[in-house]
Amino acid sequence: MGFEVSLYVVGDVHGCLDQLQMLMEKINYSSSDQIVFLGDYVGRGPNSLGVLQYLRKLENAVCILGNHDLHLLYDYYVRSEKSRVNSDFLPIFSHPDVSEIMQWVRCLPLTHMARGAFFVHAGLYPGWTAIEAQHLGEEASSLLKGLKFEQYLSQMYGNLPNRWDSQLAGVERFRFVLNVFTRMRYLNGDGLLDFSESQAPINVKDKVPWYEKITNAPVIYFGHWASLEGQVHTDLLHSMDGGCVWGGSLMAMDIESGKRFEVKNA
Ligand SMILES: [Mn+2]
Repeated sequence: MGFEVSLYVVGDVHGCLDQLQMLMEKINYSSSDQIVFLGDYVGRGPNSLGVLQYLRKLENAVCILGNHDLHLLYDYYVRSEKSRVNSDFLPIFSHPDVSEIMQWVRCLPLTHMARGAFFVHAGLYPGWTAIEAQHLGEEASSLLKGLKFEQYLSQMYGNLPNRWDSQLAGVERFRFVLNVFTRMRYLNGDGLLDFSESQAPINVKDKVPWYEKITNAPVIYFGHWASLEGQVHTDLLHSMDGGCVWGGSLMAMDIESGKRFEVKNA
């Protein structure tokens, strides 16, 4: 047993290029290793452009889409009021390579599977197998890459539908899949997606974290939920968002050994 090649997973970077570079040095990443990033490369932190440029050049890296990366796509391709564009994105939009950079972001996957594990920004919907989820992610990705991508992006925002139905179609199906993979934290008492809360579960009474409803899944690595402080680790579940941009840390894990690495944002 054992893999010759190390596979690392890294949580939410949010423009923290310095911590990203320090983390890569800390894990001693080499071109024979592999690495999966769990999304949210941009927004909030000091250097969104630098993070995207760094990741585009990195060998053997899989970069999954997060909700802030979708905000970036929306602001570039759809938003008509330029005054409302997130100012963190302006250095990207004025860079000479902007169209290549944005094309790269648009083609990133929503989910990834490797070595029997499932990687996603926010979570896996209870009731979906990892294989089903992977197919739904590929379906939504193909719309983001397709000819009508601006039409889909323009209608991606919203909290409904909040219950899965395999008969969902078109933009409703697209929105639900995107919401699960990039925004989900809680389900309410009726099992519906509930986006009204981002605090840690200890402070929340009437909702259940999505991962407590998972019954039959592979090991899941996820980011997005900074208030978990990267502290949820079980045999089957690893929260990797250490809240770097909020003064926490950027976290990585070697998935074979389970060894964790972090760089504090002091
Ligand atoms: Mn996020």
